Amino acid sequence: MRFLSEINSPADLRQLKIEDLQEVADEVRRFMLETCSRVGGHTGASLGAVELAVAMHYAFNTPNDKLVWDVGHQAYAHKILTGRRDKLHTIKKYGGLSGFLRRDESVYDTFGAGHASTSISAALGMAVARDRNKEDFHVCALIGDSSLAGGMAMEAINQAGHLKTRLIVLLNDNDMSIAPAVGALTRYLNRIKGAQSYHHLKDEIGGTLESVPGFGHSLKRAAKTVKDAIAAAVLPGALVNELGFKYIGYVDGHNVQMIVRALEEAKKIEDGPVIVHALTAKGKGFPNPEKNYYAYHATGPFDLKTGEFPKSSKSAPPTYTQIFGETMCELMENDRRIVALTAAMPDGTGVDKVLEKFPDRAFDVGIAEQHAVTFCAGMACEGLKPVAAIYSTFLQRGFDQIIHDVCLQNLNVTFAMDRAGIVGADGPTHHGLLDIAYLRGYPNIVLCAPKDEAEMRDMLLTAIEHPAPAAIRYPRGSGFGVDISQKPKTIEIGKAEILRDGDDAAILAYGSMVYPAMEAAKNLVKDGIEATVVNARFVKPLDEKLIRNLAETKSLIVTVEEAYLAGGFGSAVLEFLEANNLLDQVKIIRMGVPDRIITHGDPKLLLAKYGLDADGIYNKIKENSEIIEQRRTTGKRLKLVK
Ligand SMILES: Cc1ncc(C[n+]2csc(CCOP(=O)(O)OP(=O)(O)O)c2C)c(N)n1
Repeated sequence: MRFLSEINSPADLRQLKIEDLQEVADEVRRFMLETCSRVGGHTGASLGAVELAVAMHYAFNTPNDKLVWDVGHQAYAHKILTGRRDKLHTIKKYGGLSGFLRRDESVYDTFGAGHASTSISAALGMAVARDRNKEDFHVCALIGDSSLAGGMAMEAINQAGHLKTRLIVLLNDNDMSIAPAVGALTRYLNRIKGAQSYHHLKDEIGGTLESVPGFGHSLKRAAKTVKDAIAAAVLPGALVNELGFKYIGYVDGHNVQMIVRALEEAKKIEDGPVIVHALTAKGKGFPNPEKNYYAYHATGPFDLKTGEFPKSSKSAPPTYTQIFGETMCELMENDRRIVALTAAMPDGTGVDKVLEKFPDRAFDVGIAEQHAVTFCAGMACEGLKPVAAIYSTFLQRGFDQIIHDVCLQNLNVTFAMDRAGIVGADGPTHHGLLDIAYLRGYPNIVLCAPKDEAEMRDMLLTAIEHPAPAAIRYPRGSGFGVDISQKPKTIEIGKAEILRDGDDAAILAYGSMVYPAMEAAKNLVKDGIEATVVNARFVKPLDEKLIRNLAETKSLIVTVEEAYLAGGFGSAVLEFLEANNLLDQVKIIRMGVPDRIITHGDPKLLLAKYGLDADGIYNKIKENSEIIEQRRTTGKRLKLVK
């Protein structure tokens, strides 16, 4: 590596000649490919933004100038150039670099990221603060075409155009979300790309270029000086005229010199925000010539020469996501009113299967979770039965819509919350630990979690058939490989399932914690402790009759959930006991995730850290065996009434 080994900060990069930058980008790409081929990561997304990262750190005086990355999954080149090259191999691993951006990881990560469409708002905030503080630096938000269509980005554009704040938005337009990008904005960008090449524009807008004060002349000069022409122009489109943005584009997003020149032009615009439109290809340089965008966005390890992904030797049981997609197809076959929806995660949620089979009854709304929820509410008003499959973490975006549009009006919308719990490598921005707490506090909604994939099928049907809001949470990854050949059947809402009866303690487990609770109970037997295990199934409504009964018959109730303790399942049980004066009858211990930011890493390791596995539950009960002893001497009623 002629250049890269000497680049330990962007200041080193800025010592180089502009003609050398393409070679730097090539080296960055090779380094990234070599590392990602070993450890995986957001390979394709980051490969597509290599030249943008090099150009930004060259054109801007970072970290004094502020770069704000949207999502941050495409920022590996940024990490490589900002002193983190030697740690790239630790990305997404416990104790290693974050897969996204974190202010506490680097001074160059000016704003934490992980969820989409935040960059323009944050950048605008920084730019406004800069102006207030009478400082002088550039702020540049880098955002993908799909994230640009997210509601928040649109709201930020609206305000930026209104304020006329000096701000640069670099649009990384690759026509892709994780799946192909969708929506009218995508069509609009394609129209620019298709019809409005620089030459085209030249004819169309004639003298407009020169008429832009302080900008047009130099822009035109730049366009002339770069051979193939940075298609630098002021577009007479909505963004420019109506939203108050100037537009520079489009630019070949893999030609570093062109991007640098476009950014230099953008820096000269002082009287308002500007969009620099760069065209890139996701997965640029990935060794497999056959395009597989889904796989390129984020990959596991791969063969550096062929781009092949290793075949896994053991066949894991199907994932909850797969089971969800297949079950939806089955249910939709029998009920024409069911419709399915994803917010830019068709493959991540299993809705891709539904889109294939029922293209007219399934929707990808793009990165638009808020809209997704209210869109479902509207469909429910007219008698459809919408199922919105949205990761637990992203559904946080739609909180008020769930309350105001769905629950308040008691509409039949089902939320399928994939990736509920600790998701692992993606870390704090992506853990789905809050959904119980954020959904439990409002009337009308039913909340449930299956113990395994067979029960998930039943719960999905139950939720859809329930003529009111319902949400199902289920974890990332494989189920337990249980038999799923039975047709889905409805289960009684609010009814828990007793899996095991034991006199000493009761473990009330929710969702993913049921099987570990069973294992813990089995292990306790050899220590002479007999525990009842309850598959709680519902946190709202709770099986109050059963909980009352447990409180009256056991000395110890242990609740276990893969969620934040605050406001979670255990809290619901505790509140019930308190409200019914049962707290003096039984000791309750709540197991779950403490009030802490949970880092990224192997989910097994993280779960074990918080005692959320069979060993953790076993140990917790053993630690409290004194209480069990006391019960034996005081002789509580032992019979459990089912
Ligand atoms: C609120 C939210 N919804 C969904 C996601 C999942 N997600 C991560 S990257 C991505 C695609 C982003 O596409 P784009 O902005 O065009 O960037 P690209 O990956 O193409 O570079 C999606 C949907 C997210 N991070 N945040």
